[in-house]
Amino acid sequence: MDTPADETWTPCAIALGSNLGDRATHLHGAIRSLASTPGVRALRVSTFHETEPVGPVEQGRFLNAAAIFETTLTPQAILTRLHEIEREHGRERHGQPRWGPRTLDLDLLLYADAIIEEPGLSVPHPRMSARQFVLAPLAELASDWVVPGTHRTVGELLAAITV
Ligand code: PH2
Ligand code: MG
Ligand code: MG
Repeated sequence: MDTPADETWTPCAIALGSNLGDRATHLHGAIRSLASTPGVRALRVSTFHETEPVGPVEQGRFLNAAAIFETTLTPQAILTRLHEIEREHGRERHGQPRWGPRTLDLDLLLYADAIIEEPGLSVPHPRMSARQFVLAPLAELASDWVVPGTHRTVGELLAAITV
């Protein structure tokens, strides 16, 4: 098959989380949907981590995971696709508490070494550097990835919060 010469495949990382319903089924379904998205290739997925809920809302334990892939999509197009997959898995955004329980949460963490600040889209994900439930799965796949703006790798950031 011909590939256009100017086609650029950008490395990208996302976080996956679920604490409502059949959590593993939601994560597996999200991974299948992502893998079949045009413009997404070389998808790799971490193990699933059972984690205590972090934040002000009392809620059930999460299953968290991370995935990395290469993409020809823009960060905005990735975000739109992640929201679409969340909706396919019963995620209700309106009228729900900000940090509350969810069937599926897909967060764009990293897009190569890009730093993006737009309404609705912040890359790197603004809270990823302090979240063990994000860094531990991601470190299985990409512990050497330097998180833009921090001068630290994923592995170094994880070590800094698990001492
Ligand atoms: N997501 C939240 C709030 N708290 N805690 C864990 N353990 N895992 C999550 O994915 C998570 C959370 C809001 O996005
Ligand atoms: Mg989240
Ligand atoms: Mg989210």
